[in-house]
Amino acid sequence: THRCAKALQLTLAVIKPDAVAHPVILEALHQRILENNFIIVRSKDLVWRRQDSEKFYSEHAGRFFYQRLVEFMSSGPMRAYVLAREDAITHWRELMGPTKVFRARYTSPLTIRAQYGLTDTRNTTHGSDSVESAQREISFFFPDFSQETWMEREELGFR
Ligand code: RTP
Ligand code: MG
Repeated sequence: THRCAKALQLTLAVIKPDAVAHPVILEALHQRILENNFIIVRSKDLVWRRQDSEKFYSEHAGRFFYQRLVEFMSSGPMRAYVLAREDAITHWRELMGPTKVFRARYTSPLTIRAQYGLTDTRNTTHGSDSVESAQREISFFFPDFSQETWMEREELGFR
């Protein structure tokens, strides 16, 4: 069992096609997850159809970057993780850094997007931004994974 002073929280992290395309970057990002004391609860490699991409990013429909975002995210393999630790959502987003890579490079050069991001769209990683979106996004990527059951078992120390 994982002993933890604060309650564990789950988040969804995705390594986007630009980073998965480069094995060295993919491996560096995997190491970054482990170094930062996340528990890898689930992980899988997958490729989206265009309709998966459209659905996942439907909140951005109509934005100027929507078409290229949808196209990019269905352009090749991704790796998705369910990650757990205390404050997992905030910690993963802090590691990723700002969405826009040139802002990231200027304000937080040690973040993932600063180091590996190519453009504001091809920005290497995704992370859920709230408890509600984490729940929704984990179900989207891992429909067979019961978050409730996992959290209950974790609390009871079954793992
Ligand atoms: P995410 O949802 O991926 O965690 O990123 P975020 O909250 O930091 O950024 P958001 O504004 O929700 O945008 C979602 C994704 O759309 C792409 N994007 N491209 N100007 C652009 O070309 C642009 N702006 C956003 C990025 O891939 C971003 O992660
Ligand atoms: Mg977002």
